[in-house]
Amino acid sequence: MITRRELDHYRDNGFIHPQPLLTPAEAARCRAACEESCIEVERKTHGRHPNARVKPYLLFPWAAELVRHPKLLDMLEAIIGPDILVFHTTVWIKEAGSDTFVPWHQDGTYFGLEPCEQVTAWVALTPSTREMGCLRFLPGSHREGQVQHRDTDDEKLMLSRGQTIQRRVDEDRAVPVEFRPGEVSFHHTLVMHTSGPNRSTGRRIGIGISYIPAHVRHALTPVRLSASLVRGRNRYDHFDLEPRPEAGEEEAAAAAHADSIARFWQASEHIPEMRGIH
Ligand SMILES: O=C(O)CCC(=O)C(=O)O
Repeated sequence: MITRRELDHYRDNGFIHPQPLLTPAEAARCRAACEESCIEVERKTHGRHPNARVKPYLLFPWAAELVRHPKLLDMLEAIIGPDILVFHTTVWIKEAGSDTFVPWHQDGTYFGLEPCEQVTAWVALTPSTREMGCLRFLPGSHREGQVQHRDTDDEKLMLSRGQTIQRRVDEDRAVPVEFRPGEVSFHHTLVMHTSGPNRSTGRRIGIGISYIPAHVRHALTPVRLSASLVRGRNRYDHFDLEPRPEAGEEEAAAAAHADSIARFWQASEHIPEMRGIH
């Protein structure tokens, strides 16, 4: 369980260090399922498959189970309370020796959520060391509020719009966070973070699951977004609720996934005004 000390650390620094979640055997099973669904399917269909690395919990039972993991939700409940929705999820794969990296950013920049209470749970399915390009956080930066980002078109950047924080970030203050497979960390929607290229000989995989308490709403565009209720009650009706994928119902799952990510991209494209917020 998350201790009082860790909650204080989250309040002051904007993140909680990795906690044990999956056993090594569970992490290995989850990794195999993730590689099969998010890498092999893309390879076999020559990229024609819808982007399975975004919101995979709408497509694949293994991911639907992971985002509802009771131990993960218990830890999260200590941070955001009992009514919990999954708002978004990204599978972050850095191949061995790849140059791609994640620039300094705040997760909430193009989500348009209010209040700023979204939390990202980052679940490691492989080791994530400094050499592999682990997460690095700027402690306390969530207290600065939303800072200005700019879009860039560097192909090595792993964010959808290459969005990166405009001002200089003090790299010396960054805290690298290394993971063993099966561990989970938590970070605040406004904490500044980055991760470097994978210089190792092994693939690095982590899943960033964005959770929100049910009272949070998407306030910046008229697009009605969808989300999945994973614990408690949806008293506020701020989102259309997404279905859980069932074995044998792949077509229905693919349709729900396509609908959800189309709305998500539509909304994020309509958020240029976020760039003006400081
Ligand atoms: O996996 C990474 O290296 C970056 C992940 C990230 O930026 C996030 O989950 O918010």
